[in-house]
Amino acid sequence: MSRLVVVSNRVPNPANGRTRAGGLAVALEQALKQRGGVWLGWSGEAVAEPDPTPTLHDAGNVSYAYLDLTPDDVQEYYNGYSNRALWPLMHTRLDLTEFARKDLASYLDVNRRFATALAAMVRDDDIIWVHDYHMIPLASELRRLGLKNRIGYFHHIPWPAPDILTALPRHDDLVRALLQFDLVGLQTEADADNLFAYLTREYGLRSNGRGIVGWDDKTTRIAHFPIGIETEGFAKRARRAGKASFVREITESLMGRKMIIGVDRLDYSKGVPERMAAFEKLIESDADWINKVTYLQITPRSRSEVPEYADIERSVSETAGRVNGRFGEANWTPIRYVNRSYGRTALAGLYRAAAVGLVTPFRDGMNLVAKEYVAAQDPEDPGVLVLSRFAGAAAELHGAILVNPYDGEGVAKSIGVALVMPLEERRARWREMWASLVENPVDVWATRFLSALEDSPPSLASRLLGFMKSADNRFVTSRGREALTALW
Ligand code: GDG
Repeated sequence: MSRLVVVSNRVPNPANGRTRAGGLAVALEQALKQRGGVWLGWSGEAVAEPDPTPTLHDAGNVSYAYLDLTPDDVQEYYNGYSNRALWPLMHTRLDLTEFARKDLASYLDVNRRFATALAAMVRDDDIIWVHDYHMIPLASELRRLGLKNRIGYFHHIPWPAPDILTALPRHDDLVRALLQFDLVGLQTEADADNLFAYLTREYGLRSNGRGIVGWDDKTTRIAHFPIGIETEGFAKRARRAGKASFVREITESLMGRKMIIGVDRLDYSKGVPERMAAFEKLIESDADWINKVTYLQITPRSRSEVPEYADIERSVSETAGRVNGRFGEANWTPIRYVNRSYGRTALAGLYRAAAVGLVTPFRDGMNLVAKEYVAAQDPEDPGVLVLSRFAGAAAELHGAILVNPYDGEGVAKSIGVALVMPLEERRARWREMWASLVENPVDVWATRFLSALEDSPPSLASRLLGFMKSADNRFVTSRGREALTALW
């Protein structure tokens, strides 16, 4: 088995233990331990003159490698291009997309420095797995340095429709860099379709029917690999958490009222103020719910240095304040809004205690909270998931009540339906969702991605396999198509 090299913007610190680590970090660490390898990323530190050689922390057969950035990099590569251009664009928020050439230059520069540091650590037969939009140019930088390794990329966030992507200046360079990976993984079939549609529209490239496109000398496979959670482990955690005094205290404080839960990083893509407004509509339109239901919204701050995130924080607090001021009573706070983060066990226990899981992003690559909420339920008396049709998870969780987050009245009605849903229907819906979570837990997701990467045609395969190109590089010949079909 080849060694595995993982690259992501941030790297967990093994010294911090497992208590707060999410399923993704645990699954990647498991894959790293099986194969041995390296996990490289930003240390989280900003210093005036970063050392180009990463700081290493060895844990058994895995090396964690940390690179520092400069304060300008943090501003331009991270807060700027990654989180003010790519993040809003990929979430179809052109109104919030701020493109600056200086930010793009820094984005490319950081990727180049990561590539240089990585090239010094990589062995010829290592496979490299790059995560998320901060690192799209990494493969092309590694190829420039002569690396022929298999390199895969997983895109955790949505891939937008071609019309949206083409609004990004230099979108063509970004996509051509993406095609330097051997495997590009997306969350859903719809995301993969968006990328194929872009390639066809902009370059006349078509897949060979098995998701492979060829460009110059290079082939890339594009496929969807919906990410999962540590299903059984999370369910066990939730069962245990029921006994924890923290969770008991909260459930006792509800005084018999039903609880609705929302858990989201504070991010405009998650639709938190609009969700609170939908809850307001529910209690406004049906007075029977007054003093009968409490909505707990857990929303740890994120990316606080990006101005749009300060705006969303203000908007969430104002909405919660308005609803509580309008409907609250001395003995009832309709919305309990907390800005802090809780341990995973506490979270699992709170999910289990909630009659409704409310997950209403405007766009979301997958949304793991939706999956965690389902996994945490008591199978005998499960709660109901109300889920945005625009979350990647909606393609798998057919037992959820799907809602359109742009339709506040519709969301309010669906919350009402969820709160009174009969036990038999709740159980049936839950069983269907549980089955899909058991089928695709996060470790299976990682294994599927890595075996697809290992099986992908070797770099520079397109020429060997008979891919031809027209003068403008624009199509794959039938000869190439046949050769690749035979290979797959
Ligand atoms: C990106 C994509 C995709 C939240 N609050 C606390 C806490 N969390 C944990 C949740 C969950 C994770 O954070 C959030 O994951 P999501 O999937 O919901 O959203 P993003 O952070 O936007 O993640 C997304 C994901 O990548 C994976 O590919 O699904 O679409 O946007 O696990 O539980 N964890 C703890 N305390 C909290 O207060 N411990």
